[in-house]
Amino acid sequence: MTDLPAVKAALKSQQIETPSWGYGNSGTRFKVFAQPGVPRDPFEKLDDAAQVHAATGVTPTVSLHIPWDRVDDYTALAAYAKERGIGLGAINANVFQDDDFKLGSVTHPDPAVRRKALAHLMECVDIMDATGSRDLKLWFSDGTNYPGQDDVTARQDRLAEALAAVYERLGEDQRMLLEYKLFEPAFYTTDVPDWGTAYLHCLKLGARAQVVVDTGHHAPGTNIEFIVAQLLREGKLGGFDFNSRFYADDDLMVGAADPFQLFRILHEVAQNDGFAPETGVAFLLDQCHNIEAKIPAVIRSVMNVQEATAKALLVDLDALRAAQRSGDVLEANAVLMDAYNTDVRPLLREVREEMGLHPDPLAAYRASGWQERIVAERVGGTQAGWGA
Ligand code: PSV
Ligand code: MN
Repeated sequence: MTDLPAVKAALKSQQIETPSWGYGNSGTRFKVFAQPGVPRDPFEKLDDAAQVHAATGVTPTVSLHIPWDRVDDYTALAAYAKERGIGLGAINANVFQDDDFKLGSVTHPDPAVRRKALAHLMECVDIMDATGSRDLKLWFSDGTNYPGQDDVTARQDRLAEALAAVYERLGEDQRMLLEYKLFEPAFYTTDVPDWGTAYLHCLKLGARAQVVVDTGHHAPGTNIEFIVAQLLREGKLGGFDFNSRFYADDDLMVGAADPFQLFRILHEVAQNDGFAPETGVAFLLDQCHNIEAKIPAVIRSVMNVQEATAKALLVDLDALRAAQRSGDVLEANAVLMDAYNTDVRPLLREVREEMGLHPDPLAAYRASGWQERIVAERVGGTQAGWGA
């Protein structure tokens, strides 16, 4: 039997971090379609994130991306967030958009470029000190396009050296989250292409280096939930970058392309105690809203994670274990599918009402008048966007 009060308590305490870049304009390499009312600076991104938290009650922090969210005074930015009832979350480094990084950043063959990349990573830790952020999220676009272009082993050595220097610089309560991605922008070798490579580096570094699973970063058909179970078992799952994909790293709304996969992933989280705050698994969104309205898209994404979480928490683990022990394959599968096929929307409405929220976050946002206000007020200036 599932313990409904415990499920409700877990849903109430779940925290999902939204990405500052999800509020800005974004697109593909073909076109960025601008939308009216989009923030023009990091402060306005926080204003939007506060609206998402007001509507959902479970998104108290925002990830920043540096230099996209560079400001003169990060303490002031943190105070601004606090005044709006939210906080600053993970700091994402960006060593992929400077001309010098054409052949790599921390793995570049030229030591001067490597020094420049490392200096940026250190700057990100300085920012964490000012914002009080716990997590430094590292993703490297480093890799090669052609066989023979560089020595892949030497590149691993250079990567290890940079990671060790950053790890050394971290404070006691700070963590390094290392993200892997199969390919793109590098098309032949990528220096951190998979969870195994990320795991090996984190293992050498120590307990505060952990792996991030971005759900869009695998080969088609990869069993992501197996990776999640394995990392949890080893105490090395630092968190998720949630999004969904049909083909490659599509960065669509989480749960939109394959809600069943999201459920399977969160089932592994649930049965391995990954929702317990002390496990330290960070639930982050890493998405871009290219054609859909941005704030409602973030809200919808949060709701999708909540729905998959509720279903995962509803799995009757006693019944599942009993079926597994007796070798009843069909029954074990049925127990899982019963939870997946449960309509959890009434439960979530109840949970929200008990939290003092509107049962429908999207309706709450629509009723707030915020969208009309930002469209009217945010006129002039340069809109924020991916890469700017
Ligand atoms: C790379 O594709 C990535 O997933 C990393 O997390 C980056 O920081 C982010 O996307 C940029 O949107
Ligand atoms: Mn990511």
